[in-house]
Amino acid sequence: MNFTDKFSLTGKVALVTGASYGIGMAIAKALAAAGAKIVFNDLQAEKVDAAIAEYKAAGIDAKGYVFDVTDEDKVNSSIAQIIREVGVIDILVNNAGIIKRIPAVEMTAKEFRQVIDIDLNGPFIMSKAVAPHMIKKGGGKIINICSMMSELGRETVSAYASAKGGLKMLTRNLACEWAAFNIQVNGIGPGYIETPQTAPLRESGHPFNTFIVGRTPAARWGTTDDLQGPAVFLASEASNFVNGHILYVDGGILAYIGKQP
Ligand code: NAP
Ligand code: GCO
Repeated sequence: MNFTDKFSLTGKVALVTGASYGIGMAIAKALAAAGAKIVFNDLQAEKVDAAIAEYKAAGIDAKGYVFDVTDEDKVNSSIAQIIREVGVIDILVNNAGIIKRIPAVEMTAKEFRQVIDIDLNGPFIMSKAVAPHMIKKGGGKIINICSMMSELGRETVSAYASAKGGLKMLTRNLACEWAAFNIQVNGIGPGYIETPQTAPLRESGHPFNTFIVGRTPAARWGTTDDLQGPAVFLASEASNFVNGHILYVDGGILAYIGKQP
């Protein structure tokens, strides 16, 4: 057996939530390149259909499903359908997520709850639906997409930071509960990545753009490609003794106190 076989996902079924574009699609493409069969979901049929075509153009026969990760009944019925149509899920990437950038004093409780529901309850609902099948099969991999805001705060993202901080601890807790069943639960904490979600921060002349490049030792925004290798590592048997770890892919942000003015 070659050493690199440890990173092979041949014969595995990977479900990536919210993967009709952005980080989710990039991770799905990487898992496919490593041999996995790709399943993904999104909220809107049009986006699922468009993504299926994009995956196909990349030589990937991805199966797409329309469901909301916060809708437990729909999640359970969709997982059952995926098992019937594709197979038991070996790798779950909880990627689907939203952000609302609103000052805390202006944010309604309903807005706060919506972010928590999608970014924290969603991964719990998805993991709870998939884990029993992984246990029966003898193991699996769960990767939760965390954030810099799993560790740091900043103005206007109180709900998002609360959700992503909670997702870090959910990752650690599920890792403890399910390690005995050979399920490794870990997280990826992307830095600031060029996707539609951060597009408002990257508008030309936006002060945040200059700020975050200065705050990143690698002196650039991350790209979704930067997340592909770490995702394959955590999805493969190369990480079988990695449990409850958040792998930060941030160009050094969390290691950096900041440049002296
Ligand atoms: P994005 O461009 O906004 O894409 C988010 C995806 O999640 C979309 O496909 C969206 O579908 C889907 N989604 C949202 N709510 C959903 C729900 N309730 N059920 C199912 N799907 C849902 O985000 P991104 O930048 O690719 O980020 C992906 C993940 O990485 C998120 O968890 C985000 O918090 C995290 N992250 C992003 C960055 C960054 O800098 N971009 C950094 C750290 C962490 P629709 O388009 O139909 O709404
Ligand atoms: C923001 C950004 C960040 C990124 C990411 C950083 O408004 O601060 O959207 O939250 O999305 O989570 O890791």
